[in-house]
Amino acid sequence: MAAKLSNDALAQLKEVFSLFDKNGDGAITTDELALVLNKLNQTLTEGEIKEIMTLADENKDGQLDFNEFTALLKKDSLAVTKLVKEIEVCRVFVTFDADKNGSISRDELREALKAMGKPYDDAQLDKLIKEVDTDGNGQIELNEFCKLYHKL
Ligand SMILES: [Ca+2]
Ligand SMILES: [Ca+2]
Ligand SMILES: [Ca+2]
Repeated sequence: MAAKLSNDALAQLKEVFSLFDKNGDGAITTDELALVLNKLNQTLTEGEIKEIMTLADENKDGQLDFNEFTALLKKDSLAVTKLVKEIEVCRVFVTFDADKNGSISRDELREALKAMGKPYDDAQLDKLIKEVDTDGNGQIELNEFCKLYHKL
């Protein structure tokens, strides 16, 4: 039996699951998994992604539902360990994205950093956003966030 997650942890994991579940049908396909992992500049190979799907897909329907997803995170495999690291990045991303619109605004970033005990002033915030905002839209999307994450 998987250890029981706290309600907060479970809610965050549900948000991470939604991040992967692009079409919102309640299950993650191999393509959806690979799509998000590619945004994260991760190091998982195609073989490892397949391995993860095989390990996780208990009812063999080719996709992961939420229960399979949470059970997966407890499995012992190098590929899963790598995935868990990426999921931690996603978890922090969804925590920062207070209004859950899929990107982190300047205000959301300021508040999240403050909550982490890192109060950034305007100049510091501008500098930080400039460094990671590759598409220059003033918002931090998931693919940009992974750079930011490694600076925190
Ligand atoms: Ca399944
Ligand atoms: Ca947002
Ligand atoms: Ca951006």
